[in-house]
Amino acid sequence: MAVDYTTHDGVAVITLNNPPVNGLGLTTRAGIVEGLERAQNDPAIVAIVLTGAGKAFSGGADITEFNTPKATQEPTLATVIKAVEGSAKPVVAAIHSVAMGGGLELALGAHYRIAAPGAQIALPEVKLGILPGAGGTQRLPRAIGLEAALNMIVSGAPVLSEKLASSGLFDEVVQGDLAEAALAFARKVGAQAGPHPKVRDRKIEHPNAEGFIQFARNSVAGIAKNFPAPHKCIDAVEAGVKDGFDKGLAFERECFIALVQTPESHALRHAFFGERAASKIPDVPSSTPVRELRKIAVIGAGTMGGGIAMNFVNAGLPVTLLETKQDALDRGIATIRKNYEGTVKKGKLKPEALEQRMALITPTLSYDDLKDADLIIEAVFEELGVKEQVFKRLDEVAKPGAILASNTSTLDLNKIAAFTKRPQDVVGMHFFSPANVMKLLEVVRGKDTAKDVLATVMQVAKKIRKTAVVSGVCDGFIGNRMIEQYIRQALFMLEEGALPAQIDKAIEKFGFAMGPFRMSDLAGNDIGWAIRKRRYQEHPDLHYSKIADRLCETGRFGQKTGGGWYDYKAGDRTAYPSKLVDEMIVGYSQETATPRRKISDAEIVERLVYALSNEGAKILEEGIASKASDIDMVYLTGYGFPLWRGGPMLYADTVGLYNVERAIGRYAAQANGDGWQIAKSIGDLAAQGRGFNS
Ligand code: 3H9
Repeated sequence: MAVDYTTHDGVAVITLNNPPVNGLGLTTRAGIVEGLERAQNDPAIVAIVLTGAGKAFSGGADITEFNTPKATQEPTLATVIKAVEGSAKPVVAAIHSVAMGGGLELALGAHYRIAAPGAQIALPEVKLGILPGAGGTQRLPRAIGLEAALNMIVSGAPVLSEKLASSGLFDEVVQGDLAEAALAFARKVGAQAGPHPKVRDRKIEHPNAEGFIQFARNSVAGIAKNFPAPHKCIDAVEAGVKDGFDKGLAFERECFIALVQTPESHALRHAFFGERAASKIPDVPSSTPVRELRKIAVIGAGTMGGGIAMNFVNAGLPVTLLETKQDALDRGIATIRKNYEGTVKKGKLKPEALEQRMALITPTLSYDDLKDADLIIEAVFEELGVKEQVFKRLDEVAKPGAILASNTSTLDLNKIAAFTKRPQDVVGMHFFSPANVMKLLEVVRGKDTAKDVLATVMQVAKKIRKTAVVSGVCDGFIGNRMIEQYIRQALFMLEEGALPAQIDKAIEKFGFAMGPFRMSDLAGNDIGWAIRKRRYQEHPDLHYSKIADRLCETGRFGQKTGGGWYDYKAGDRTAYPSKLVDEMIVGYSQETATPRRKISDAEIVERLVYALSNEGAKILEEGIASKASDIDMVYLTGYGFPLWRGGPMLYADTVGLYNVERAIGRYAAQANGDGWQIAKSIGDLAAQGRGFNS
């Protein structure tokens, strides 16, 4: 049963009981209407309490029903809310925890609302690329005022119930037992003569509504560039202010129907579910026991090690930070302090919290100090020999059951695990730089990694607020393996007629935070050079453009050397197109007898993005990633792929795999076409009319 119905001395209690978050799916909606009717027809009932079981009043409409017939099947949420509002007997919404989206809209349809402190109240629809579609844009401004409501609607951010205590949303915020208080409140209002108050009848008072709406429009201009929802939220609120409740409601409905179909909303919902799906590992059930992590250790106090340590400290976990030399250790600690000082300056951290965090870090030069650690993460130089020394030493000092993690971004985790006598305790934790900021964490599962080790790492990842995605062992894991193909195509296109600025501009217009050449200049072109040198030995048959090697031979490693694909001026990170480099590129085309042609921006985008999708498909075929949405999460959270396009796999699905297959076929027939080996699954899925995610 999605809804429970009980009676208590003249009060009917309708309890949403649809775990995990009482989503308002069809059966729940029908259950509410049924409960209301039962209460109307029972002469012994004087009032109704509407509440939720478990961890939420309601998390809103059931998002999984969107774009399915169930979403529009009666009773729709609008019908349910109408039935609540039209009830002759007063309805009291009792909110003990989360009331979000449709859940809050449902509560706004009640005649009265009471809440426990600490309840999270939100209209987060905008984060899913839609707007509140069951009266939220009309009733919330009438309940809490135009300004507060618009802020909540366009940000989607939750507000704690106690902060809304005097806002007009709640009749009471109850300190004690909410269920008891709700019954008492219901009996009190049940004894009063109707009609009972409706939020829809309230007026929106504001001295300058038009001005504030314009202000709101200007404030969302930045985020609204690629998302239609924020402006629509404002339009719908404005319609209610200007034309009244009923017209506003009709307009809101129209906008909801349009927005729920947009690719942007589809992408945002994909990311919502993708984030949650990433934490589920097919053969590691959620009941898998986890190891207790009370003490963390990080080896290496460089930029990466320091950033990693900060994540744990921020979550309140003590960290022992190990370096081999005192000056490196001092530098590492000083950098961490400087980072926190920056946060204090921005007003985002209290000075006393800075000291508390620093106090959680124990610097050391001795491996003996790691013997109590439950999780040890190495972030030392990316060279197998160096890792070997570290893991052999760890095997000697770490306590039994300690998790030994490597932050390697390319090396074979199975080889690293084999340096110890406990490969089951070894796992990869690949953080992205800056590690204290970037959301992505690739969790690398070795062939012997124990399931409880994986479950523990996934759990701690949540605690340190990372999006953790599991990757099998392969060169570059998910993210870097794919980016290599993307960069390979970018280099081929230089040879065939494009210049760095054109390629960067085209892909940045598509929505990437930074094009491949600006990115390489930032990261250091020598990193890719080292990888390519290794490739030339491992795969001498593999065709690479040597143009980037030429650049590196001149010492142009990027921003750090004052020049790379672009020129840089001291103290200025702006990338200025370089005449010298552009000439070098043209010269290289002549040398390799590659005719230069005009490459369209569309071709640039297709070749770069399909290089990602194609390698992603191979990663899925090999079981390195367990689902397409995991790959998308890697790209959305770690590589600046535009959120509104949902990641390289969803993007390919949106274009259609048939079209992707044909485009790759065309590129494979051009110059440098041997850079394409199409993944078998693309054709297979296309033939079945399917996508990576469907
Ligand atoms: C809406 O209401 C539209 C209306 O305006 C108009 C309609 C006409 N639907 O996050 P968690 C699942 S739009 C379906 O890990 P937490 C979630 O996928 C909706 N499923 O828990 C996960 O499943 P699984 C507006 C949902 O405790 C499980 O619940 N509402 C929904 O950390 C646990 O989720 C929102 O946007 C849903 N609405 O956080 C609220 N919500 O276990 C979105 C959750 O299989 N939800 N699930 O992976 C949230 O923000 C958080 O889930 C919440 C709980 C704060 C509720």
